[in-house]
Amino acid sequence: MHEAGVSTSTHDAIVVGAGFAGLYALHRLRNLGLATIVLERGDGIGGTWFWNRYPGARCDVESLQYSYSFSDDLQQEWNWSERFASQSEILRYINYVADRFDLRRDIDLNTSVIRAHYDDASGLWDVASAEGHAYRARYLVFATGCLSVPIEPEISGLDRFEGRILRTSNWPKEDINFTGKRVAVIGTGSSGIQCTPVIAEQADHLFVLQRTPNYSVPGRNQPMDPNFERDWKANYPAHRAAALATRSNNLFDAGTVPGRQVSFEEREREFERRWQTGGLGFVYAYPDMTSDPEVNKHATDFVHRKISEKIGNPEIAAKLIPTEYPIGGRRLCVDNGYYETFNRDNVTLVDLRTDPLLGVTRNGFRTERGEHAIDMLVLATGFDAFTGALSRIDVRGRNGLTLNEKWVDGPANYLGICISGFPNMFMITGPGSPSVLSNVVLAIEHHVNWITDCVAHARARLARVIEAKSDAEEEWVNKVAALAQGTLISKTKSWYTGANVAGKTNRYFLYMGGIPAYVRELRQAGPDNDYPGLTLT
Ligand code: N01
Repeated sequence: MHEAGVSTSTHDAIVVGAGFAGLYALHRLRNLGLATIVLERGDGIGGTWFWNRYPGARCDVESLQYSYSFSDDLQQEWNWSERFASQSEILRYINYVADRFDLRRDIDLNTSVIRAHYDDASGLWDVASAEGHAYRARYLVFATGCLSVPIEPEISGLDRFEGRILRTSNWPKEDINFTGKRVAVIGTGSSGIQCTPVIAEQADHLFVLQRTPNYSVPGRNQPMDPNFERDWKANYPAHRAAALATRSNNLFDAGTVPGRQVSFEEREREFERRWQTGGLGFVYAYPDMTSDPEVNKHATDFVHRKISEKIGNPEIAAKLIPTEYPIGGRRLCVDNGYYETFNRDNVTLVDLRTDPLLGVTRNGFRTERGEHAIDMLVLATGFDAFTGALSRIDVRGRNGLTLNEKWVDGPANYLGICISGFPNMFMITGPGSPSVLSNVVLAIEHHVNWITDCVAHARARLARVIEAKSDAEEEWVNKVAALAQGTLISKTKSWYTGANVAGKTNRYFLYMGGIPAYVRELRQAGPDNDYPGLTLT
């Protein structure tokens, strides 16, 4: 694959992506003694938190949990200023980590990987960037993220719009001033729900174009309480261990008594308590929240009522209430004043189900009921999740097999980490792992630890090639599919199931057995059993 005149830099390992995953992979691989290079398409590090810098962007997992656990010194010395950290604070944290562990010297920014070909003869990977650079290494680690490839929505006339188009997934670095502007936001997932209240405060007028309403609970973000932070830090290992015992590796104050076993009134009190506390803990009130129809219906009705109470106009409330699916089918959103925004005089909800979008014009947008002039258009239209990044790179394994050919019927792999036919190649939080159903920073650590242990084990055995066995892969694919059967998530259209991308529906992208079971799987698949699902040669 080498092109004449292009010099190749050689390394032991190449990591693609410099977000949470790529940075920790670099740290661990380097500590193994491997000369490692990270290739990052952005002009800065941070991945998701580098690109998604839209107004209102913040994490909806609590700061003290959404952070690396691998270094206790790091855990102790970093101070979070809010219960839920803003995008800018998380990006500062990531940059601090990069300096703290001297990572920058092995990161090539502005480097978009477009090709990765395995050479059967040498057992090495040849990697090329769009900028014309070539790299070679034995190990290739994709740290390319689950939500890193935005979807360009199919809306006619977008290219004719003469105002400014902004994308939440690739927000400009400079401050955007909405004062005096007429703005439209398309998309009401987490990104749209977070930016809407902030833009509404500045804009002359804001149109929110909603196709499918989502469930959102109040975030009740607040400044970090120093006593809470001190206590948490004093017991960090215990908190991390307790989180690891939960399905999502997150301490959401998960209830253990099934909702079916308690009275309606008691459930009502518990929902109210969690609603007042704020955050994603609402869906963890009862272990059967999404599996028992009665409990699920109660929670769904409860949120419907809450939305109605918040909105002054019953017609607008009815449009904001999701009716096509119950709570828990899609990713729950966490907001800071989203519903209240629709009580403002300068905000119009455009329900695209009853008033379809016909297209964007030179100066605005047109629905069946009429045309509205706007100066700015914000696209918060989601991502080609899980497989989007890898499917856009020309990845070829043994005998030139492309990854897209291999994955034509779905992303077959082993543990969400390795792929049969693609030796010495690893994914961090790949499809078929718990990834976004868990605290992603910790899910990343699990994968990086497993991968680096595996590489160390292979090197100690003088094995040069690590490859998933095809029968182990098949067993894993079947397990992931079986765990998903009958779940609310698998029955609901969303990016979780690929339903937001044409031709991608109803694939099983997520391991739904919960973190404790997944961690057991990783252990059983590891050194104690001599990596039974891998061939080491
Ligand atoms: O994307 P989404 P997102 N015309 O796919 C609409 C994480 N995240 O970026 O539902 C009109 O959820 C689409 O409508 P529909 C989090 O895991 C976390 O908001 O397909 N509308 C939908 O409303 C989250 O779940 C945080 O009918 C169109 C929206 O665009 C995930 O990222 C913050 C359209 C896309 O919503 C993705 O969230 C932000 C069209 N042609 C994100 N095409 C936090 O931690 C699409 N839509 C807080």
